Amino acid sequence: MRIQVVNPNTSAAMTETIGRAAAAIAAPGVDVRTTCPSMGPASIESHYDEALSVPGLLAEIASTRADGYVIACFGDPGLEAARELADGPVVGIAEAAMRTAAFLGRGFSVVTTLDRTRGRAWDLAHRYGVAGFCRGVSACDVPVLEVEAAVDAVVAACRRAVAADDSDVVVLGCAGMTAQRAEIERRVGLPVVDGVQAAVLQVESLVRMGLRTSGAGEFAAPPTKPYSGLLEPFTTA
Ligand code: 2AL
Repeated sequence: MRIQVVNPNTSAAMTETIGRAAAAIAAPGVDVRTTCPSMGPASIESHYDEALSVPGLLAEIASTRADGYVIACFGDPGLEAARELADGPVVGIAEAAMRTAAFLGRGFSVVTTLDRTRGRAWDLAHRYGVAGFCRGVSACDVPVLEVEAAVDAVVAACRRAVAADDSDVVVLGCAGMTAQRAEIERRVGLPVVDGVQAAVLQVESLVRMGLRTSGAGEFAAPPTKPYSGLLEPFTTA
């Protein structure tokens, strides 16, 4: 089985961190490949970043043959479009983390990077039908590309969040936090869910069960049409 993990930002260091976490959690024999697009934002922490990350992400997915795909950014950019495009199942890390957290307690707190990303996390909790489990979304106020080295700030934000939200599970709101999951869990003293791990194992289980995105309706391959200008290479054949 081959799983393609796409970090939709263009940071090579963050892609390496994500790749290590993804390979470490997958079952033996599962071939996990982690890449990032050659075009797009260095990190994704605004709606503008997110919108402009999607073409590069879709190009990565279109050019890679795999049994299943992970979108490794907590905004789950381009998730529905990727499902229309890919042959195998596609799972976003926010989706996988929030659904996993719902198994583990009465209510979870999401701890994200910058304050401005909180709204997107709430939107996704509603979209995935888990807003009833989401007790709060807070920020550690550290930019995406600095968060891996800022574990103390993330732990402090998690402690504040669980106290304020009265939650019993934490969801890490950035792929850049993946390497610190175990340490954060030990220091916070509650289950801490990392979406990279959750999404890799979710895709692995979907592939193992022989399940894929339904091609019957909304998620069928997109209709063929020309694309122009910079987007000409995205013309659907
Ligand atoms: C993220 C993430 O996971 N990757 C990225 O570039 N931005 N998430 C976030 N909350 O800022």
